[in-house]
Amino acid sequence: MPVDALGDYDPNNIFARILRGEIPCRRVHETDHALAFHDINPQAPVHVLVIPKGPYRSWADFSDKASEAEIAGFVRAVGETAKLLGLEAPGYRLLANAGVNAHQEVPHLHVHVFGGKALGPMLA
Ligand code: D5M
Repeated sequence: MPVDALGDYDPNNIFARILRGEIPCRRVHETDHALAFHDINPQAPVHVLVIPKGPYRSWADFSDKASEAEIAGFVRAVGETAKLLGLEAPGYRLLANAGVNAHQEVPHLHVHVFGGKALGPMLA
């Protein structure tokens, strides 16, 4: 079910539980500010999620509350993840769903990294 990106951060959302080590993940990359792991329901040959370690629901929430170091660290981790996955040369796609209209399912900010095949034109 899609979630509202507004309201209080839910500390028991699935990505918060992954960050606390309560649920396993297939980790790709980890830094002080971010964690990258394989999506449990891949939509492409490579489908990885990158999340900030702080409690942010959405880009707006992140922009309002995160420190410059957290923002820089998260953005840097996205690029590092693509590189670690070997996607830099063949190319890849980033996608971030926010709120009900975008069908965001997990209320913890995340960026999807898709690759491993020609992805075709972007969908609306
Ligand atoms: O996408 C949320 C994504 O999170 C969706 O592609 C499935 C993925 N997901 C859900 N639970 C897990 C676990 N436990 N491990 C890895 N990936 C998971 P959204 O942008 O919110 O629609």
